[in-house]
Amino acid sequence: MSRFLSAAQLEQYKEEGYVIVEDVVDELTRQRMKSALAQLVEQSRHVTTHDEIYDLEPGHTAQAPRVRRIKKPHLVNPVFKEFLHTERFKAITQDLLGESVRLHGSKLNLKAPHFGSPVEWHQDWAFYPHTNDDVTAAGVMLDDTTVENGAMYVIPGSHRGPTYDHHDANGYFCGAMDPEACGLDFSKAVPCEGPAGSVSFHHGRTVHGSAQNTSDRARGLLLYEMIAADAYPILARDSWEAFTARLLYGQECIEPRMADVPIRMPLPPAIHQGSIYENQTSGKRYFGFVDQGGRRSAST
Ligand SMILES: O=C(O)CCC(=O)C(=O)O
Repeated sequence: MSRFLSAAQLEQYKEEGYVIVEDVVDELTRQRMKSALAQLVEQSRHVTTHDEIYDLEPGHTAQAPRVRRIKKPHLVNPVFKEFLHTERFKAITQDLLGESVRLHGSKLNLKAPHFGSPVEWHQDWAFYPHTNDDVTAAGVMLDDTTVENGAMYVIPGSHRGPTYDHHDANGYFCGAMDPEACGLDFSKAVPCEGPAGSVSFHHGRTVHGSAQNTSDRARGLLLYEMIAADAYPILARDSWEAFTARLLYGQECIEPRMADVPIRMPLPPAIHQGSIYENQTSGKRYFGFVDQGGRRSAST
């Protein structure tokens, strides 16, 4: 029985691989998140290179700090961890993944006005295949989010298709699909827009990506990657203690549920290690930077 989502919302997630839910974050929590973020960006003035917390935009300086990602925000400020246990968010996540859920990771992607690195088309599943694909990513919209300020796009129904090749021309994983070779029709892409406080949920196999922010409004997208507790990683990355410490809701499970899911290994590993922005530098581009006249500097 559903805890929060309507039958139509559940159906949309099942058929199209995403759903957008408004009013998930209360205003006080959103303001706390925004001020935690502002503080972190302020502190980034002292940072000159990517580190455990910051992924920096090219051109970041102490005078003009440009952060493109806060890594693992749930470990950086308590507000980002507490939110995972708010009633509405938990209910929606359990509607999609079942009673027992593990946090895979979190990240807060920023797109500053007229800036913000694009994220090339990809499937999260290509980065972390599991024994079953009850895998979702929740995107908390910290700001009103529209196409103009860099909304994330999804390709509806793509979660029911193959796992696409995310390797570069030299055969190394690059976390980006080749937009020409994959054969997908990107004109079918739908932007995940919504008022601040909305949350998009996209299936782990749903193809998605996002362009640069061409507006004068910032865009903050707080992403939580979550996985049914009975889905085991094909590539284990941490100790049993660290793995079980990530259980968010419900019970631990040592009997993996196996499903007939398409898997490609993210191996050999990316040449450009680090975040997705680094990984993708060896792949082909679809979303390029747009100059002031609105022309793309790179495209398919
Ligand atoms: O920030 C975005 O718009 C998309 C982010 C994304 O897909 C990712 O970080 O994996």
